[in-house]
Amino acid sequence: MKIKQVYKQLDVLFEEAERVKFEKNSKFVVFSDLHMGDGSSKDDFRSNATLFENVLQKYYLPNDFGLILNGDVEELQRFPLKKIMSKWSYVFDIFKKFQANGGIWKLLGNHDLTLVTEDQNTYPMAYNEALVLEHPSGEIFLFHGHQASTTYQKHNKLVGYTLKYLANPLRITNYSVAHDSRKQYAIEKKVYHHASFRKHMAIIGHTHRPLFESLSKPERLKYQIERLCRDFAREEKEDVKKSIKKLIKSKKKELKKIFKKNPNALNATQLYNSIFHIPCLFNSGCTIGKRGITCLEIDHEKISLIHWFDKNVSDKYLKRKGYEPELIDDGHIFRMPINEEFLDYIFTRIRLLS
Ligand SMILES: [Mn+2]
Repeated sequence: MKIKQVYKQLDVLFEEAERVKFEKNSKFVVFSDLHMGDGSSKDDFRSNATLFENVLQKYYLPNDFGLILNGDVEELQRFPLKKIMSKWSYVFDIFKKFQANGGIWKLLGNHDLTLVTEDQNTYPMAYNEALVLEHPSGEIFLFHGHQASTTYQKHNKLVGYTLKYLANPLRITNYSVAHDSRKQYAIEKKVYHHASFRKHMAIIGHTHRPLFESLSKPERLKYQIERLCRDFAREEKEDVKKSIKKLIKSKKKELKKIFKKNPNALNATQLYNSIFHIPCLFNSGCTIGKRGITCLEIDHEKISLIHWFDKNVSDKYLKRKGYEPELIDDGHIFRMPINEEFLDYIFTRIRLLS
C-alpha cells in the first residue's frame, strides 16, 4: 500500500467528516478505546467502569462538556451488542444525558465498526467516522486512527468507504496495535505527516498511547528534563535549585523505568523523521489503563491531556514529584493535568513550521 493512498483516504475521511463549530463557551472532552464487553473477566472495560462513570457524572456532565467518544467504544469483535448494552445500560443512560446537555459525538473504531450492520433502532446514538471541530485558531480533525493502518487498508479497496467493506464483516482481521510499538509508530507517523501537510491538528485513539503535541510520554519527559536543567543553571536561590534537582532526579527515574520496561520505546522516539517538530498529533490514550483513564479536554483557549485515577487503585502520582492531582469527589478520585497548551500557539507552529 502506497503512502499516497493512505493520505488520499485520510483526505476523503476529512471531507466527509461531520463539522461542528466552536462557540465561545464550547468545551469538549475526548475519550477513546473503552472496549466495553459483557461484564465478565474478559471485559477490559470492567475495571475502570466505576471510575469512568464517576468522572462523567461528577465532572464532565455538570461542567457542560460535549462528549466525544473516539472509537472502540463497544468491543463488538468479542461480544454481542445486546449483551454489552444490557450490562452497561447505566453508562448508556449517562451518554443520553450528554445528548440533552453538552452534546455527544460517537465515532467508529475498528472494534465497533460492525455497528452499521446492527438494527439502528436498538442503538441509542448517532455515529460517524470522523469529526472536524472548527476552532477559531484552526481545524481539529478527530478520527479513531485505524484508517491509517495498512493492514486495514488492504481489506478496504474503496477509498474512504468503510461502510462498503462492512458488507462482509468477517473479513475484519482481529489485529491489535495496542501492544505493538512498531505498528503504533507506523500509524502515528502517517497521521502526523498527513496532518502537518494539511496544516490541521489530528486527534486519534486506537494505539492506546497518549500523545500531546506529537510527543509520547518518554519524549515529553526528555523535553521537561532538559528545560529543568536550563532552569537549574539560571536559578540563583539555593533552596529552589535544590527542589529543581529533586524534580530532575524524579523525572529521570520515571524515564529510565519506561525504557527498562519497554526497550522498544527508544525506537518510537524519532519524532517521525521530520525536520521540525510539528505539534499536530494528539492521542487521548485509552479508558482501560491499569492505573486510570486518560482523555483530552478542549476549550476555547486550550487543549489539555488529563489523567484520571482512583487513589485506592494507584497512588503513584500522589507520591511522585512534579504532578499536582486535584481531588474531585469526596475522597478518592483525582484529576491530574499532564500537559496543557494554548490552541493559538499550537496552530501558529503548525502553520509556520510545517
Ligand atoms: Mn482501535
